[in-house]
Amino acid sequence: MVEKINQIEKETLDELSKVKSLDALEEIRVKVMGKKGSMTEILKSMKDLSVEEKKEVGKVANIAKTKISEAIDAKKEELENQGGSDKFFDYTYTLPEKVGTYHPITKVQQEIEEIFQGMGFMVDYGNEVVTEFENFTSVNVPEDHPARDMQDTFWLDNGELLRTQTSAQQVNVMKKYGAPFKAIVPGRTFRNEKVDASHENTFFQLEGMLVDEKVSVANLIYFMRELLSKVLDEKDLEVRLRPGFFPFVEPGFELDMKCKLCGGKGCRTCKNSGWIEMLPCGMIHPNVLKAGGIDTEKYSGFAFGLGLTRLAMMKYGIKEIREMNSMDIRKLGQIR
Ligand code: FA5
Repeated sequence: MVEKINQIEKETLDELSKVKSLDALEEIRVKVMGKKGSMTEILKSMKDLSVEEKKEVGKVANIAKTKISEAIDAKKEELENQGGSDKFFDYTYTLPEKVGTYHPITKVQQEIEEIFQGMGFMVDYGNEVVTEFENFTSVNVPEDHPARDMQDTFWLDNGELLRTQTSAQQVNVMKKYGAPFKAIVPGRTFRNEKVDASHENTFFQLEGMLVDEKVSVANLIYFMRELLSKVLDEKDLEVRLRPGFFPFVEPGFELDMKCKLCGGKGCRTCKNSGWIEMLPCGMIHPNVLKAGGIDTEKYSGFAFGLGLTRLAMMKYGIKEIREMNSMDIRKLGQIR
């Protein structure tokens, strides 16, 4: 019997040293010390022993019981201090009540990417930090143009700048793909500007370019209308084309659309004009095509620079451009 007790003690202490959870610890306690536990059974069977034997076995049994109890208590404390590995897993996982959604600008950007990819355009993102050459010189912006001014541009200490327009990627794209090509460049742009209902100093643009043989203004207008009516889901979208000057296009245009926020009546967002400037565009200036290594005798092309932030505002009826950058998910989450 003594031998049996020593064996139970040894095995139990061994098992206890390996235990990793409070549940497993309790199992061992019940198995050994519980009502029907191995040690309890041994002690019960002592009633059949002689007085002498009871004395001897009782001593060994008491020592073993104490050792096991102490080992169980010590292990319990250790596991509880660790948080108990069972406790660690004892969480009820539930799905969040509110499901996240894409930011309205991201949604519009993805939608336009799909529309243009469907028409065979490449999607290129370019960099947000660019050189003065990329942002201005390569796209025919004269040295003394006011856009290069400190007031409009966020210059970096190393002479580079935060791109003020996605047009900064025009020449890179021409060099990358070579003529003929079709590409769009969506991305963030930055301007050191006074903020109001429709102007922010960080906003999104989407540049588009198509270079091929015999490209005309008619092609340009077709793509612009196609883009706006698909994104805004309106067949008879009212647009107007005005002459516009941009050094990198000739001729250049401003394509305005009827303000969807006020239905053309005039509001703060459209500065009471009823129209919102949405899509400056034009035929790519030969100087820019040449900078991109394109044969201007053979190829011509159009380019446009869509105000993505403003388009998202029109699509989702957002009156204040600041709401787009506010990170207020209560407001942004309501936009469907
Ligand atoms: C440009 O940036 C030209 N690069 C666009 C272009 C590309 C013309 C290719 C011709 C050919 P503009 O400065 O007008 O143009 O800006 C283009 C659009 O960006 C505007 O119509 C407007 O929708 C949006 N935008 C300009 N400034 C801001 C601003 N501060 N906040 C929000 N959107 C702006």
